[in-house]
Amino acid sequence: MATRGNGKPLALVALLVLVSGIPQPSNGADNNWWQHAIIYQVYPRSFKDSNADGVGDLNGITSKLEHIKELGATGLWLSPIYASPQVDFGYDVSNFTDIDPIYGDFADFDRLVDKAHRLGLKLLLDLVPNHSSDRHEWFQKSVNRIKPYDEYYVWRDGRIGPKGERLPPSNWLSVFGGPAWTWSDSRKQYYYHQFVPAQPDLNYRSPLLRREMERVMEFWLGRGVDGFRIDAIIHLFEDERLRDEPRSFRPGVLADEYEYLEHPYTKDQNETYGVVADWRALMDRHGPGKYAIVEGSSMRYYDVGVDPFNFMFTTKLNNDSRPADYVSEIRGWLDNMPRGRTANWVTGNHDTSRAGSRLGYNSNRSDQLSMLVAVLPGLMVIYNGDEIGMLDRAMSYKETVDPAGCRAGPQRYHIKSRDPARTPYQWDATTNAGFSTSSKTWLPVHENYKTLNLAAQRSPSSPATTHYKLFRRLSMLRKISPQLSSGQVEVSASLDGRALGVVRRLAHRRPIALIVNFAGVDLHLDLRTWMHLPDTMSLYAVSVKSGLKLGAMVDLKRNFTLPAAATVIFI
Ligand SMILES: *[C@@H]1O[C@H](CO)[C@@H](O)[C@H](O)[C@H]1NC(C)=O
Ligand SMILES: *[C@@H]1O[C@H](CO)[C@@H](O)[C@H](O)[C@H]1NC(C)=O
Ligand SMILES: *[C@@H]1O[C@H](CO)[C@@H](O)[C@H](O)[C@H]1NC(C)=O
Ligand SMILES: *[C@@H]1O[C@H](CO)[C@@H](O)[C@H](O)[C@H]1NC(C)=O
Ligand SMILES: CC(=O)N[C@H]1CO[C@H](CO)[C@@H](O)[C@@H]1O
Ligand SMILES: [Ca+2]
Ligand SMILES: [Ca+2]
Repeated sequence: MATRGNGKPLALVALLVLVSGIPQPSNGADNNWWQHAIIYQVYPRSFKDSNADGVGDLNGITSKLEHIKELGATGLWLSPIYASPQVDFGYDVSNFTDIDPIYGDFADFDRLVDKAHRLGLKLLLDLVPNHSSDRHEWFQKSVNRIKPYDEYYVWRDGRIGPKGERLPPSNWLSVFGGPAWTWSDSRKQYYYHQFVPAQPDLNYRSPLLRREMERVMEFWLGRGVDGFRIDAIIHLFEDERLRDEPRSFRPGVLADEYEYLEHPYTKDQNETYGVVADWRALMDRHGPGKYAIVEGSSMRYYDVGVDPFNFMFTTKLNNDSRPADYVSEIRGWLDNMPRGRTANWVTGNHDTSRAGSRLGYNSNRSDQLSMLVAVLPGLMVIYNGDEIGMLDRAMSYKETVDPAGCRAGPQRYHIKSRDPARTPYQWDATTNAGFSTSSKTWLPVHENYKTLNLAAQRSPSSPATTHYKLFRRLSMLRKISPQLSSGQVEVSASLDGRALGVVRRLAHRRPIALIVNFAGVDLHLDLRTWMHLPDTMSLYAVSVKSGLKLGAMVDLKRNFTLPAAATVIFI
């Protein structure tokens, strides 16, 4: 019995070493490159500062592409680098075909694209089609009713209140709080903004505006990008009749908070899908291998040729969720998506608390999501810093710069602010964690950088399992295991409901199995009965604080003890 289990994992370890030395297929060789990919989100302001002004930039990113490559990522997605007054840190674009000088210039951009492609990395840009900055020339002209720009934004007359006072056209609320309509004294009309007033919504009922945005996409495809991550797509259209939205009656929500209302008239309107289908056709005209993933979760996006972002791990599941909740969410996605299309799993981003902080247990669960997602089929999307287990950094109100936090005020900013997950990347133990040599960085560096940094975790003298070394093992396993790309997926909870299990099985292959302990105590699990595993398996990956020994052979005829909050992968 034991010999059956013993030989193969060793052979696999040997293979791992071998495969890591083989160069990647060159760019463009694989037109469906995203199907089993790892996409690494770079938040440019916080990745690497090359010119000591305290803000990350393109040359900084270019200098660190090897890191992304070595991690085993297939490509990267850059949060916005376009010209912007930076009110929403780049998500307020004042010229969609220009680069903000704070990040660099076109020569820098071209060098980044070129080096990424030479390394075999794909590059996706963040397209922000729903709104522009109020300083965009289109908006300036629209305010002054200059044709054809007059119709580029969503302008409406107000309503007249009972005492003859002027009221906004509808009760719609901004995502960042407060009314979604702002009065323009120059134009004598209200304009609509789903986000802050400095981010007026573009009017997709204007064919001319639609054409402008297509030109933007053509511009960047022409400069060599491999596709787009498309921002805030669910907000593209609003109900033409401006119907008021109903109350949500959610407890503890203030009347000016977005969550105060349901959003049947300002989200996922039907016309969105037609526009997205046009964008798909445009990308296809630029040749094969162009990918788009949109910030919306409806399965209908698959039907128009793009992938909807799967935010279940950042929005639907939290530290109170049980294994059974994970099972139903994961199954729900896999069973509802169209056959033959690619699932995707987002473990974090610049809008949500970091995985290591969000999941609780004092960061003992930092690795849980990347380990889980690594064994699921499809595309893995990770946020820069999560591969080294970076944690949220609490900010004072004075330190807060995120408009979502500032608008919430000193009492509630900590609920809304997205700053804690946006601090500079922790490269090493030198000044500012090696991010910048400036005396001041745009957001403070987390104080834990002296011990929590990439250099320490890569070092041959560091323990065999650090977050970074673990992540590399995960990406390697994904590359070499046919079970993970094409095997069948079994997701289940243990009998006592306290552990989550995923098994990937393929004929003539040993299964790959992941187990997550959701409890704060050790669990003693009969894995053969629960997951139908072989008698002996090897611990291929263990979460950093588990205390378990990597590579150990485990006799599963006996109960396996999984330490509190630990995650393991058996092969
Ligand atoms: C936007 O930037 C481009 C540079 O790519 C420039 O040619 C164009 O004039 C700018 N447009 C506006 C409206 O400023
Ligand atoms: C939107 O489209 C769906 C599917 O085509 C349809 O069932 C629904 O009635 C449409 N809704 C509206 C408001 O047009
Ligand atoms: C779970 O998250 C909530 C809200 O962030 C936090 O208050 C709580 O302490 C967390 N629980 C654990 C076990 O860390
Ligand atoms: C986290 O793990 C360590 C062992 O590495 C353990 O001592 C500690 O009690 C754990 N903390 C929690 C909150 O589970
Ligand atoms: C996850 C994500 O990209 N969120 C962005 C959605 O769009 C708004 C407005 O553009 C940004 O503020 C978020 O950061
Ligand atoms: Ca800089
Ligand atoms: Ca809109």
